[in-house]
Amino acid sequence: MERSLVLVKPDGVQRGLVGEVIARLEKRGLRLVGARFLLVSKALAEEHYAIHKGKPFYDGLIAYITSAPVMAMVWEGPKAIAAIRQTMGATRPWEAAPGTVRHDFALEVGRNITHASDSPENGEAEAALWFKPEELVSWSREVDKWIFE
Ligand code: DAT
Ligand code: MG
Repeated sequence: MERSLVLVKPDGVQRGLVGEVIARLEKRGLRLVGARFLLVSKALAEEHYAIHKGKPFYDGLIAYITSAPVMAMVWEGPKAIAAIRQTMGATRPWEAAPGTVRHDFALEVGRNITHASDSPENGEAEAALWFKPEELVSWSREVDKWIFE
């Protein structure tokens, strides 16, 4: 079982797409572990995007993610990292496959609606960065046996 941080970024929140993103992840069969609606501090944004520090788009990325509230969530499931990134679509929306969130709702790389973790290790690390341990819920669903092999 893998875990991924999923953010509906400020553009997604402003455009009323929180429910759309949640619905797609729920319908895929992924299990929600935690959720928090918040205005991101500069410190959290810089830690979250530390890997991009120094890149030309870094300052804009920090300004964007801190500009308005985000919906932060952790979702889990088998192969959750790949499955969620597939549901979100390629980073650059014009390269995202039809049917993905970024294809269906975005045009620009700097307004691409969502964030999702890119490896199981980063999924765990980002979940720990954004949530306290007690904010993450370990639970099971009656339907799990029909989704998880
Ligand atoms: P992803 O969010 O698909 O994991 P990433 O980690 O490479 O993509 O980059 C993080 C975010 O930074 C991405 O969602 C949007 C922004 N970004 C990446 N490349 C960019 C670029 N060339 N110009 C503007 N923003 C960019
Ligand atoms: Mg990334």
